[in-house]
Amino acid sequence: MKTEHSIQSAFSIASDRYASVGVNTNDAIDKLEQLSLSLHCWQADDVGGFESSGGELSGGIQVTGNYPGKARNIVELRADVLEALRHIGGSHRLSLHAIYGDFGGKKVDRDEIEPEHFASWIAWAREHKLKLDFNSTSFGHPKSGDLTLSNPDEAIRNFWIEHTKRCRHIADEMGAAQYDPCMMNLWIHDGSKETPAHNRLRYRRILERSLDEIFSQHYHNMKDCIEAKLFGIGLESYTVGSYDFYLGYGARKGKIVTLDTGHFHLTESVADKISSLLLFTPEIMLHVSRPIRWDSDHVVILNDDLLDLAREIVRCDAIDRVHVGLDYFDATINRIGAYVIGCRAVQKAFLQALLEPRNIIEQCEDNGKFFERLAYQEESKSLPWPAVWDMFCLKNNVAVGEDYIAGIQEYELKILSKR
Ligand code: RNT
Ligand code: ZN
Repeated sequence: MKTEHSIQSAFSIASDRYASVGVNTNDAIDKLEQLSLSLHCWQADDVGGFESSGGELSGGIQVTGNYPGKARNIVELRADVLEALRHIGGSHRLSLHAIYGDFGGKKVDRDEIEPEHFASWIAWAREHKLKLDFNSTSFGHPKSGDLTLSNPDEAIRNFWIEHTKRCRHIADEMGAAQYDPCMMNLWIHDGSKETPAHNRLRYRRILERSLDEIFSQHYHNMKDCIEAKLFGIGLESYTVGSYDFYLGYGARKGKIVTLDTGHFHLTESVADKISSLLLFTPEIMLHVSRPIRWDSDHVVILNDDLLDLAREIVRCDAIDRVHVGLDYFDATINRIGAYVIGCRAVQKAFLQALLEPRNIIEQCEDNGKFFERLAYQEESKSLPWPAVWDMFCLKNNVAVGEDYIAGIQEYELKILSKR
C-alpha cells in the first residue's frame, strides 16, 4: 500500500534510523530538490532534430530500435519533455542541440543559425520554468565527414568554426534570458578509422587553434564545456578530441570538461576523475550515460557506477560545481519512459549519496579504524533510503514508486500511439 499515511510513517521510521547515524533526512531531501538535471532533448526523437534537410545520423554515434511514437516536430518534442518532467521531482533544465532550432520549415545551414531560431524555445522554457542548455551539432551534415574543427581543409574547418561561434552566441542569449548561465557543450566526432599517416599531433594542433579562435569571444551568460570521447563507430583508431586533449586544454584555458560516463574504457572509474577536475578546472559537466561493452548509450539505471559517481561528488562537497546532464538514446522502448527511468535513477543515486553517514565514516578513517570504516560503508548501503525517496516523490507531487508506469502507459495510449 502506498497511501500518504503509509509513506509518511515509513519516512518517520527511516528518519529515526538515519538520525541514529547522524544523518538528517530532511536536509537530504532539500538538497536533492536543488539538484537540477539537464535533460537531453535528443532522447525524444533519436537525435534527429528539426532541420528541413534532416540528414542521417553520423559522427560515430548510433541509435538502435524503432519503437513507435518518436517526436516528429517541436510541438511533439515539447509535449514529450513535459510529460517526462511530470514524473521527475524538482526543477530541471533542457539541453538542446543546434539541430533542434525552430527553423519554420526553412533551410538554415549550420553556419547560419541565429538566436531567433531559438526564440520560441526560450519563451516556452520560461513559460514552463525550465532553463536551457545548448550543444553545437557537428554530426549528421554533408560537411561532417571524419573531421570538422580539426580538418586541414580550411573551408570545411571554417564552416564548423562559424557554426560553433554562433552556438556560443545563441547559448549566451539563452543564459541572459533565463538569468542563469547556459551550459554550452562542444562535442565533435573528429577522428579516423585507422591510425593517421600523419602524426596524431597534426589534427590536435589544428583543433587547438580552432578552439582558440572559437573561444576568443568572451560571453557572460554561457559557460563552455568541452567533451572528450574514446572512439566513435567507424572512427575507432584515433579520436582527435581525446580525454587527455580536453583535460589539458580545459586545465590551461579554464574551460569545463564534460565527462560522459560512456566515453572511457569500461574498467575506468569516472568517479575517480571528479576530484582531479575539481582541482584544475572551474566546474564539471556530466553526461550521465550507460555503456554496455562500448559507448552504447543505454538508459541510465541505478548501478554501482552511478552510485560511485554521486557519492564522490557529494563527498567532495561539489554538488554546486557539477552540472548533471544526461546523454543516452534508446529507441527500443517508450522514449519518455526512458527519460523518467534515467532521471529517477540519477536522483536515487544522489539521494543515497546525500544520506551517507559521512561524519562517522570519515572519523573512522581519521582514526585509522579501517574495519569500522568498511563496516559503516557496507551498513550504509542497507539503510532505509527508499522510504526517503518515496517521501521526496510525495513532497514533489510526482508518482511514488512504480506508479509512474501507468502514467506513461496512458500517455502512450492517448498520444504516442496516434503518431
Ligand atoms: C557523443 C557524445 C555527445 C552526443 C550528443 C548528441 O558520443 O556523447 O554528447 O551524445 O551531443
Ligand atoms: Zn555525451
